[in-house]
Amino acid sequence: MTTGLWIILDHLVALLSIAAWFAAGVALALRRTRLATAVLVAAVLVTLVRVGTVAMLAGRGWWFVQEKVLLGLPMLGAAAAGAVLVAGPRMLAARRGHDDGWSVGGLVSVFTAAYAALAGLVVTFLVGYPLTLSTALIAISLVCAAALLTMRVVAPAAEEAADAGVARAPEGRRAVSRRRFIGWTGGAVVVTAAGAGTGLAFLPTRSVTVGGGPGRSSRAAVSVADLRGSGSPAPGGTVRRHVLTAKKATVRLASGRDIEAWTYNGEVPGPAITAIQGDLIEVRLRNDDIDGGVTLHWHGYDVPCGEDGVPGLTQMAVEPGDEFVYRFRADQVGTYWYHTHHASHIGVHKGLYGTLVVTPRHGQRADGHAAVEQLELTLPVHTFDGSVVIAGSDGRTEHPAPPGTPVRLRLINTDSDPHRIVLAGTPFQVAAVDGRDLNQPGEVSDVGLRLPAGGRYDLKFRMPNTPVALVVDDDHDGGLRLHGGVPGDGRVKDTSALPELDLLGYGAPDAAPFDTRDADRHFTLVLDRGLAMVNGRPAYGQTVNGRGHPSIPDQLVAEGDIVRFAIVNRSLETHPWHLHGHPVLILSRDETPSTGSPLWMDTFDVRPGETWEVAFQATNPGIWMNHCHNLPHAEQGMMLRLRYDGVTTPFGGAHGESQGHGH
Ligand SMILES: [Cu+2]
Repeated sequence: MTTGLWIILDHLVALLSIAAWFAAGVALALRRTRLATAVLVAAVLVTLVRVGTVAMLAGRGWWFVQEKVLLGLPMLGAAAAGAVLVAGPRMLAARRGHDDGWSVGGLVSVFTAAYAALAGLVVTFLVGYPLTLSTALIAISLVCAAALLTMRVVAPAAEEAADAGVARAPEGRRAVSRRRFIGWTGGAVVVTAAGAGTGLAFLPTRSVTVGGGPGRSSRAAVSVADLRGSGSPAPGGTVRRHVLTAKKATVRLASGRDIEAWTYNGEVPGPAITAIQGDLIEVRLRNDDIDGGVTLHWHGYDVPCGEDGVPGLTQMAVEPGDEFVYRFRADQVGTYWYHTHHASHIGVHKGLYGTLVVTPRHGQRADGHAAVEQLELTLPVHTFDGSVVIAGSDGRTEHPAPPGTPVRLRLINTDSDPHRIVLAGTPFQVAAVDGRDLNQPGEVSDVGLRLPAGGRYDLKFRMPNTPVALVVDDDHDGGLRLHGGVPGDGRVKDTSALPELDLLGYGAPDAAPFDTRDADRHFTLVLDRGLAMVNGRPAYGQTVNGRGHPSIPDQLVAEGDIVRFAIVNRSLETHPWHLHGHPVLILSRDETPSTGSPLWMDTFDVRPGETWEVAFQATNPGIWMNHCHNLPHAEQGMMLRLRYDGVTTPFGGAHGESQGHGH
């Protein structure tokens, strides 16, 4: 069973235990003693099952259970034990007919167990990892406060009963004065603890984490504004000049449907930017009418930091009427894309994206084979108004491809959710992932590929005599059809049951360029939902280590460091993780090491319950965004900065603070 399923199961058992403890309390309050006893036994059993599910989760990683082990379960365990000890004897006596089983202490203790069970789950959903003293104090205070309130409600009823029964009256009076004492002192303790917990929550926090490496040094500062691209192409290269103007436009799709888009140059996707390795790419970005501003971020392309297009961090957003010139050498071969990084959850979704493809020089492909006449299609996949649009075409696209032609499909996911890709009708290779060629990729067929948000796959095959279908999200009516001249009927056999290719075991291993065992810094990013400050406002946001942007501490690295990340997904949603400026080498997923080709990715899907270990070498100085590429998640807080020691920014330094405003 996957960790994600264990997380869901644990939530369900937790809900069940809350229900059982409340039911036991209600039955007891109604003096349904037999029912109350049965439900109490059930509540104890469910609580024990909960210990089991938490133990199973603990085996998957401490991050998944910390608040449960340190707070939720001890709190519930203590309250449950109290309930059994206080309420149990009277209820057993009642079964033997000596008593009605009802007592103030019994009722309050059973409800307290119910409050403790509820508080545990609330802490899991609102706070998660890491548990803080502040959270623990507040949670325990609330449970105690609820217990005291319950006593206040229940006790008068008991006093009336005591007054009515003359024989037991003196005992009842003593009990009443004891309860008053508990009420006043308990109340004082609870208020103090809750106050302390709340105060602790507002303590200032560190602004950087160092991952076990040295802290900030006193080295001379360099500004990201000075970390700009080369002014000239490599020998033999040319300058590729483009002007991209961001503007609103009505764009007609292949089916004739019009969409109201935000575009570069009135096109969706924007103009395709291509280059040969060593060329200089120079793009003048202008903004006609996109209020709030736009930028160009070169997704997966390791440009100098000043060209990275992050507003408020590497530049200011380009407002209507303004412009910004990006310039960088196309040294990196492969399939990439560009998009706005300002309010990107809106801008990219509406169409502010395009493709960037760099091919090798000297007629040599990166895999060493001489280039032959081949069919290359660059296929950004984007969703507009619920329908998948591939390279600007919705519905099904037919494309001729003479049998025998080498074909390379460059797939790019420009959405915020993953797409399932199936290539039906031919064996093929996944030649490259995120622009980087794989080592000895084997031929596969009848498999599904999961393309993460922001990710790219290059699929390679030789065109057979029969049609080939590219199927996206198992939609057998849409997608792309390649045919040898005569379009077929376009029908494809059902692809939905095909197994998913695991890239961690695909291709042949090769030496890593650096020793990942001896990393200089280790960072752990635990992804979840929770209550956090996001862009200065409290929100139920998408969090990293319990915090939201821009309150997540920066990760500090020094040039040359080998850096390891563990990315842990505690939530029930997929998070496509994206570090700017550096590809990361995938080391393992859920402790299963990567055994295939070295797998370099810039966007990898961390699914619910998964833990990914990745590494990279800090060779590109700057301040870089490190974020979830589900862009609404990033907007809801799931982004932070990776900061090189000695690099500063004059642009405000808090990308995204203006993102939530204005639209
Ligand atoms: Cu996410």
